[in-house]
Amino acid sequence: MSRATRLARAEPETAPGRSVHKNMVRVPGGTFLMGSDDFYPEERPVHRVSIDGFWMDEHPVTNAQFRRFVMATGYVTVAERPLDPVNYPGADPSLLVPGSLVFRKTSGPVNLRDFRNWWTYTPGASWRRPEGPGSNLGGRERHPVVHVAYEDAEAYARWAGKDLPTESEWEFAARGGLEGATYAWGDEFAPKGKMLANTWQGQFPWQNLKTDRYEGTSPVKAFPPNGYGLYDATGNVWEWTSDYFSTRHPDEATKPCCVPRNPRVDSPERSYAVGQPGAHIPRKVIKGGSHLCAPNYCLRYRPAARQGETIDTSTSHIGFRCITRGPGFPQIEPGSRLSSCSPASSLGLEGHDA
Ligand SMILES: [Ca+2]
Ligand SMILES: [Ca+2]
Ligand SMILES: [Cu+2]
Repeated sequence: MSRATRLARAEPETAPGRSVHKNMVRVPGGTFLMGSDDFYPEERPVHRVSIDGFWMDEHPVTNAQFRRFVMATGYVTVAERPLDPVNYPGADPSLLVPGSLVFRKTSGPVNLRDFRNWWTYTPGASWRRPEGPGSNLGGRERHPVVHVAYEDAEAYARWAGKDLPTESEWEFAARGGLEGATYAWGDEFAPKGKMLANTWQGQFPWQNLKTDRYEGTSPVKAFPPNGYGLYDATGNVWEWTSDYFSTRHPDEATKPCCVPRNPRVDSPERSYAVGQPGAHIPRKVIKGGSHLCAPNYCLRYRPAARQGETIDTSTSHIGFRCITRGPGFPQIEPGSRLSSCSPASSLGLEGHDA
């Protein structure tokens, strides 16, 4: 496609007032350093990845937005459906009822190796009733929706005419244009004492000091955006991505020409948590940490942070946001010069022009 054609195509999309990009920000393409060598093994090694530009929801999908989807479609989330015992061999039958994992603060220090100390499978918990029966969304319309499993996020995205981001798209966006920074805003956690994300301060899981003012989820946009105008990328809620998990990143490309471009992990084979409960259920990558991430337990309120989550899992700290690829950004056709080893792709030059 010629440059002129690209620009002609791009113009209507970037014209003001296009509702398709309402509440979305434009994330330019480029080449970046993905991962981190300084924290957990699953974030290693740092390696270069090239990404085409896209639009991204400026904040995680809220309860109000998710409600509009459910009202329009009658959609029933995974947490609200009956469970098939075939998928949960050996499970306590009394727990095979619709429900979700709810965090419960403990009264004192507990063994941090056993997450059952603070996660409780709660019958009746769902996005509408985040703490289970008797709870509701009052006052939380602008909080991120939680208790959504992977297919719920995917169903919402399809309805909205959007997609879920791949892990590398998500991480590129969360970094906000900063190269290799620890946090979405730089290398210092709380510059001049200012809290820049909803995390956990104090001793997890029993002492929540709320230096950032929020015990659980927070309304979206309560903290400043990153360099691309994205709110709550790190902290608040973990966010589903479309990639299957693997326990480490690929190595840095040995030749600069072969930096992966828009990589996807679409095979579940390496994602299973062998030897652990739920080992037969594939895992997708969740990104960015949540309001439960604390220095003494889980330093994952960072763009590089990642975890594998079984696709049927829903909890009170996992949500998602969507992206839109396509018109407005040059998409590289398979077999075209730029899709393989060209100098332009290695420098990340395309994607900046739209
Ligand atoms: Ca907090
Ligand atoms: Ca987040
Ligand atoms: Cu965490």
